[in-house]
Amino acid sequence: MSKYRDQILQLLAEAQPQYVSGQAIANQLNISRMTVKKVIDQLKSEHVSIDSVHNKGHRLNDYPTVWHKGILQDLLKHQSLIETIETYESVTSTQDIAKHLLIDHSESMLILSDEQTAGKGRFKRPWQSAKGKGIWMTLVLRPNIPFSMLTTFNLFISLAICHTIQQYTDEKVSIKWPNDIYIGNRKVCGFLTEMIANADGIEAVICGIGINVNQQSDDFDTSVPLQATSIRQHRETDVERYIFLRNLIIQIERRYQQFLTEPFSTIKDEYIAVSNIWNRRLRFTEGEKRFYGKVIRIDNDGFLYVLDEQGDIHRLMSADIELP
Ligand code: BTX
Repeated sequence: MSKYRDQILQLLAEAQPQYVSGQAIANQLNISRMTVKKVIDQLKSEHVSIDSVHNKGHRLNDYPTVWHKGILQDLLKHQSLIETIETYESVTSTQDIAKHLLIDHSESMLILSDEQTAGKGRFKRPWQSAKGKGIWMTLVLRPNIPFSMLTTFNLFISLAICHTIQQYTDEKVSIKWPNDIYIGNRKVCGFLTEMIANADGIEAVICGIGINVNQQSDDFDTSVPLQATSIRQHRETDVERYIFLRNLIIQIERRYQQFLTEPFSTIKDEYIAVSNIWNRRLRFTEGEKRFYGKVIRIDNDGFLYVLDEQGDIHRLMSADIELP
């Protein structure tokens, strides 16, 4: 695999929809035209749709169906949330890769894979991650904040995900506190946040996000509950994953900045407006405890207050909630 492929793809993506000549690419990268041609032929053999025309040069026609770091580097060049991008065809879990990369990297990172063979949900539950059908990603962020602030991180991030998905369907997209996004009554996304800390504070926040994007209903295997859905099932056409990802990162960057500088109270009304847990009887599981109840409020630290059917109030930081 040529070390120039990411750079060449980045130049093609930057020039899109124009052509860029082999000579111009060669000059920019200080390599021969022959090397450029070899890399482009290799990319074409991997089904990257590149048009090559004599006297005009090369043009990237469409976004590929697999992730390419070079194209993402171009698409995400205006943001400052992520310093390093790593893409993979298949991994066990992007969370595992992130933790491994953390050993030698101290910057913020985006890790993306076309497929996960052992994707993980909360409490080590399996997360099904069909090849090329979704966004299976981990963000490694480096906030300089006290531990106590992290309780509201998920609330800001969930608004970013919810609003991005809402751009792709007319059906109502909502947040199920604390970690899920729904379209109608079906789960389209789950995310989880882990943390690495030392005595001085937080070293890294490792946020894994799984979004079902282009699955048809038979793309989910039987281990996934029937209430799983994808964005594709709520619109007419497939979603272009590259553009979706760019939109998502723009939203996350904005909400992350807000998280760092403003209290949850500033977005609380907005959050409540897109939550699907109000005014209904819900089943809660918190560790070994199980009860039915209704949500009565969310406080400024993101804790949920639930009135159970025995009249007791529970203050929850995290729980599994079922929507009967
Ligand atoms: P969770 O524990 O809330 O959800 C896991 C549960 O969701 C599973 O037990 C199963 O019932 C159901 N499920 C599994 N796969 C899917 C799916 N594709 N769509 C809908 N429901 C499903 C939520 O955990 C957090 C998931 C995070 C996934 C991301 S993907 C990138 C990163 N890498 C990784 O290994 N995990 C995160």
